[in-house]
Formats: sequence, C-alpha cells, structure tokens
Amino acid sequence: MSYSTGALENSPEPLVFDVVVVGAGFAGLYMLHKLRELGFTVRVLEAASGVGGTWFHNRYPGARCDIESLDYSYSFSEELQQEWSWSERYASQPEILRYIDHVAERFDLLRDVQLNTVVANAEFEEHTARWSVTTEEGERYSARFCIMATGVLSAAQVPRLAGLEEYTGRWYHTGAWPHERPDFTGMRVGVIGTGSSGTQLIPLVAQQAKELVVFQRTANYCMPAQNRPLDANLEGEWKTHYPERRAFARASSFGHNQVSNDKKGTEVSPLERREELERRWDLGGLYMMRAFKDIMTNADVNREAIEFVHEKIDGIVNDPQTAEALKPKDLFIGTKRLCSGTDYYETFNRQNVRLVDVKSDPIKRVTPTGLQTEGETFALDAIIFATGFDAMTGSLLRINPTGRGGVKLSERWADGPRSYLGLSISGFPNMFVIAGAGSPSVFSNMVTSIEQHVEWIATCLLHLERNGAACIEATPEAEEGWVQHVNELADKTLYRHSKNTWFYGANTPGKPVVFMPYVGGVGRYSQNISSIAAKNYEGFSIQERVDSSL
Ligand code: FAD
Ligand code: N01
Repeated sequence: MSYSTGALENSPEPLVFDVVVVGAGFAGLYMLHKLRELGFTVRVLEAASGVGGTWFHNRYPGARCDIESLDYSYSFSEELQQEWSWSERYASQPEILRYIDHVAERFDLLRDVQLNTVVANAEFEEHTARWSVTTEEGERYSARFCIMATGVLSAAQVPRLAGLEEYTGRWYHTGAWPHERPDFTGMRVGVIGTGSSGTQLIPLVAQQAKELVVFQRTANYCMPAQNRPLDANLEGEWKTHYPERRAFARASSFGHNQVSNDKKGTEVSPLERREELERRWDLGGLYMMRAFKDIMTNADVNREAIEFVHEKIDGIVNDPQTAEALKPKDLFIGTKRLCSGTDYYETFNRQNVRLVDVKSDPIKRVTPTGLQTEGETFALDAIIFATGFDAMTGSLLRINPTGRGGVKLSERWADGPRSYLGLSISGFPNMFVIAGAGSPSVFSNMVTSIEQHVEWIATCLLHLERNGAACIEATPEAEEGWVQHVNELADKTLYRHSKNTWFYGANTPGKPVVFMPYVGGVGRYSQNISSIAAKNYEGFSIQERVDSSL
C-alpha cells in the first residue's frame, strides 16, 4: 500500500481543490469516493499515519464492534459487500481495519489521502467564498467546500491527574493505543474507566496481568456480547438479501437489522416481559435497548430491565460486595451508552482482580510508582486510561474553524453545539459536518448514518455546481428550529434524567451540559433531510456565484 506524505508537497502557495475533507475514517473515505465519482477534485487530510479513524486509533485488547459486522459495513458497492467475508458476528478492531484498508485500496482512494497531516486551522474567506485550511506543518489548502469528517469519538481524553508526568511506569489511553501491542504479563495494572472500552479490555488484561485493579467511578450496564464465529449459512442468507437488508437498516430507527420489539412493556404481562428480557440477554449486546418500544421512555419498564440485569450480576459475581458495587445506581439502563462485553462480570471472580470504587474513595493523584486515592495507595507498573473522549464536538473544536465575520466555532458554540440537521452550522457557509451533533450519529449504526450524510452532501454539492451557486449556509432560524426539535425529542425520553454522560458532554470539564445527538431515529431523520433537499434545500440560504473565478 502506498501513501502520499504531507512534507513532500509543502508549498508557500495554497494547494487548490474543490473540496478538502478532514479525516480518513469511514466518513472521510466514502466522502472522497463519492465526490471523486462526481468529478470534484478532493484532498483528504488525516492526522494519523494510516486510514481507518476509530479503528486505526483504538487498538486496545478486546476492541470490537457491537453492531453485527454484516450491518456495520459499507453498502454503497454491491461487489464490495459480496466479496468481503467477516469471520465473526461482531468484528474485531484488526478485522475492521483490514476491511477499511481493503476498501481504500479497492477504490484507489489513497492517492488523494494525505496522512500524518494535522489540520490546525480552517477559515472561511468571505471575499473569495473559499475555505483556507492550514496544517500544523504550515501547508495551506484552498477549497470551495470544507467537509469535517473528524469523528465524534476521536478526541481521546486523559484526565488531568496530578503527578502523571512523574509516573515511572507505562501509561496508555484506549483511544491512542500503541501499534506494538503492550504485554502486561506479570505486571500490576490499573484500569481507570468502566465504559464500553474499559469493559471490553478488562477481561483480557486480567488474563495477562499479575494483578489488575479496576478503578470505577460510575458503574455501567454491560451486556454479554454473545459474539461467535459468523455462521456461513447466515452470511449466505444476508448476501442473497443484502439490498433488502440495507434498505431495512436505512428506514429503521437505529440503522441496522437488529430486531426491535414493537410491543410496549406496558402492554404485556410480567411473565412476557421477563421472557423478553431473557431473550434479549441471550441475543446479546445492544439488543436489550430494543426489548420494548417504551424501554427508553417509560421509567417503570426501564426499571424492570434494571432489576433483571442486577439479578444477572448477582448470579455471576461471587462476592456480594463486589456485585453490589458493579450494579449501576440511579441510572436508567441505556441512558449511558450500553456496554457490550465478553466475561466482564465473570472477570471480577478472578483472584487477581480487584474493583475499587473511586466515587466513594476518589483518585487523589498519580505517584511515581502508582496511584493514590484518598484512602489507599496502589503500586502499579502500568495504568490504562479507558476514560473516553471529548465526544461529538471535541475534534471539531480542536480545529476551531472560523466562519463569517471572523467568528470562531468555539464562540458560536459557547453554550453548546448548535447545528441544522447535524450537518451544517449557520455562519459557516460551505462547511459540512458528517454525523455531527444534532444528527442520529452515535444513536445508530454509524456506517449507515455516515453513508446517509455523505450521499446527501454529495447531492447537495452537485446541485450547487449545476445551479452556479457559490455558497450554501444554514439560516439561523432553521438552525434554531432544529435545535429545539432535537431537544424536544430528547425531553420525551429517559435520557433527560441521566445528564452525567458524554451524550450531554458532562464527561469533559468545562463543557456546556447540552444533549447532543438526535433521538428521532435514522429513518425519520432520513425522511427529514430528503424532503429538505427536495424543497430546494429548505432552511438553507443559497447564494449565486458573482465571480467566475470562484
Ligand atoms: P473517525 O473514525 O473517528 O475518523 C475521524 C478521523 O479524523 C480520524 O482518523 C482522526 O485522526 C481524523 N482527524 C480528527 N481531527 C483531525 C485533524 N485536526 N486533522 C486531521 N485529521 C483529523 N459505532 C458504531 O456504529 N458501532 C460500533 O460498534 C462502534 N464501535 C466503536 C468502538 C470504539 C472503540 C469507538 C471509539 C467508537 C465506536 N463507534 C461505533 C463509533 C465510531 O467512531 C464510528 O462507527 C465510525 O468509525 C466513525 O467514523 P468517522 O469516519 O466518522 O470518524
Ligand atoms: O468512554 P466512556 P469509552 N476518574 O466515556 C471513567 C464507543 N465505544 O471509551 O462514568 C475516574 O464511555 C468514566 O466514569 P464516569 C461507545 O459509543 C464503543 O469507554 O464519567 N474515572 C467512565 O467509566 C462509547 O460510549 C465500543 O463516572 C473516570 C469511563 O472512564 C464511547 O465509544 C467500545 C475519569 C469512560 O467511559 C466511549 O467509550 C468502545 C476520572 N477522572 C467505545 N474520567 C463498542 O463496544 C473518566 N472516567 C462498540
């Protein structure tokens, strides 16, 4: 595989393209493919030394998808989906990365991807109606359109713990895992964080480490993934019916083919509810989220699922005190992203694993040889931060683009992210965000949502081109209406009771606590954005070209 490098093309003059795309994960790569097909010149700028985004960066032991691999894959090419074979029900990180590398090679994408290139600044120049994009190395690009495919779970976050600089052991963050896999054999290891990354990683590190201390601040619900090798008959059946499967996913609420129960929990008997919860536990992973139509809106139905999972924890974990500590308190199931793991609760029965509750005994500092809580000192040879991301907005705000009138995005978003459709921000003409805050994004199979956005943006750009338009921009009124709509939908759910989550930005110090994703579902969202496009991009203002050089 050959990659172009930034340094070779360093030039005092800006390099000129129709479109600059930032990020080469699932979103950036498909955006490139789609736009190139339509005849646009495109340059993708990617900070990492390889493509794949999430799946390039998150190489920690146990990293895998929790949407079935047959669903969590591109649908845009029938040949691609027929020729690729997944080995497991839920694909592991190495396999997904192999898949993305295959896609990049198969569609000859790499020649327009510039790796090792961190975008430091992006500025809309009003006099030319072009975006000026600058890298950390000082290279400049000029493009009519700037598409932010920077990811919503891509700004890894290490807590600012006193003493970390003096720590003499090794430390890691799950979202920036080294390529040479660390070996924890014989080591005393501490893991901070018990979200999706922590719950996947803990059982595997426990198998290697001499001692493992898990520092848990908030317990979350971890469903058994029920991962297994992919059944050849099932794969064959999917491949025969891929077009229908993909169409179903796109019209569904969550962008995949997982079975949802159409019945409300309140409509069925206690026995039927219990049976359904058992069935969902056996189906594994995120299936619990779809046990009943009202599980995310009816507190009593949700509580029954909570009690069910608490019973499961009691049945698995031998030590009653540890079992109690692992049970989430005051947290509706699913309102903090549900985790999907293998042998997570079982791992706490191992002699070499200890759970430490850092809510009651908070972490005080890192010492040169370990970690200190208010009440205890731990000697650790390695610390793993499974502490998550500045989610949804972090990577975008690290670039902090400048829109009309020299206004920075951080100023526009001082009270939290605001967008029209999660795609476009008023005051930032010709800039699009893929799967951003205000779109279904993290509440869906993200590959489905990414494809939906990429196709919508590509069609929009073609429309502008064909109509001789210079600029498209969300109107402040349309943006305000959409923000209200997103909040109104969220307010009808149980999410409003659990604000201590990254869905609200609460995990990032200083970030405004605002609910960010759109909960209305992929299908409904798709209808919205399609009808807006059909109504000549209702809610956007489109300006005609005044200068042929634009
Ligand atoms: P990313 O894959 O995050 O790619 C963004 C890219 O932009 C990165 O390569 C980054 O380096 C680059 N970038 C950012 N800022 C800059 C800059 N300033 N300059 C240059 N480059 C920049 N979703 C699901 O639907 N199902 C799952 O099972 C699932 N599992 C996940 C597991 C993990 C561990 C994580 C972290 C996320 C998971 N997600 C899952 C969400 C996942 O992020 C998306 O599914 C998808 O991979 C996002 O693709 P993307 O291209 O939008 O963003
Ligand atoms: O991050 P998280 P993640 N001291 O934010 C704790 C996707 N994903 O990387 O809850 C002590 O969920 C924090 O505690 P608290 C998925 O969308 C998917 O695990 O803030 N603890 C929490 O326990 C997911 O939601 C998969 O009290 C601290 C943990 O660290 C998203 O990515 C796999 C702390 C962070 O959990 C992020 O998941 C992996 C501190 N100072 C990721 N700071 C799949 O399975 C934070 N914590 C598909």
